[in-house]
Amino acid sequence: VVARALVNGVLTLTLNRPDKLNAANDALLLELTKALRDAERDADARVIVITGAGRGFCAGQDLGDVSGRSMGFAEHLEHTYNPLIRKIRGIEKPVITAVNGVAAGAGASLALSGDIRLWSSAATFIEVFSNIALVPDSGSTYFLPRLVGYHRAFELMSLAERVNAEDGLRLGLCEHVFPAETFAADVQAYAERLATRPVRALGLTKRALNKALSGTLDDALTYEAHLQQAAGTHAEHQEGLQAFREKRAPDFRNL
Ligand code: LHQ
Repeated sequence: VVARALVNGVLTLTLNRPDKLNAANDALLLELTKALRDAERDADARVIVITGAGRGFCAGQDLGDVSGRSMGFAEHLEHTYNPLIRKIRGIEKPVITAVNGVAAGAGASLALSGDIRLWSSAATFIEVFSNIALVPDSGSTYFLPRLVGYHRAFELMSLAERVNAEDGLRLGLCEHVFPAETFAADVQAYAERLATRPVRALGLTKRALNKALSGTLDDALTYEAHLQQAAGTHAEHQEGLQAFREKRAPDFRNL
């Protein structure tokens, strides 16, 4: 239910239940988390793209699948959704969520969880949870107010209105919108450009940003210094310095 393709340093993981708008069942969530764990150890996977097959990105929990229900809601979340979101934010490689179509419920949380969010002009976003009288989960209560503020987040969650790509870009729910017709190619080109960057240093940058979001300036300064020690003693930094001196583009691959 998750297809993998590795092209020019870009590992694309495609949710593949198109007839249900890639609604998530346990198999899909566990497989996606496992694919990210594998990617962590795969030096050829420099940038990871998560996208959906067909006209949906992810419609959230598959409401026809009750396999998780025997566990209770909290346990189900801790077993499936939470490890996925933690892995996306924790993996020390850039993760792009490429939102090709509707992102609803936990699918909307997934869309927000990427380090870079690229939307198709056909993408839509719904904090749909309140339609079935549930609380936003899988990180939506963390991500959304940081992007749009408390009040807009509460309104989006309360009314469950569908946000289109134009409004998503205006609200800061994504970094770029690409035309639906060329979306896959535009995402691949963007991801390949990112894959030429020093992805190990970017992984440490990701760690620093995620920690800083929940800490003080003082903590951030200390953590930056600690991570800079790791970045500054790595071959990527040597290559960057040498390329600067030689007035050429750096080549960070295979370091
Ligand atoms: C679906 C789904 C779906 C199954 C569309 N399931 N089939 C975590 C842990 C524990 C418990 C509960 O929740 C969570 C987290 C959550 O994610 S809760 C939120 C769950 N998701 C939803 O409530 C979304 C339900 N879907 C919708 O509101 C709409 O389908 C959206 C807005 C996503 C798309 O609307 P349309 O573009 O109009 O498409 P559609 O409604 O016609 O859907 C197409 C097909 O996909 C349809 O099947 P059919 O056989 O009639 O073609 C839908 O039944 C199926 N589908 N979402 N979540």
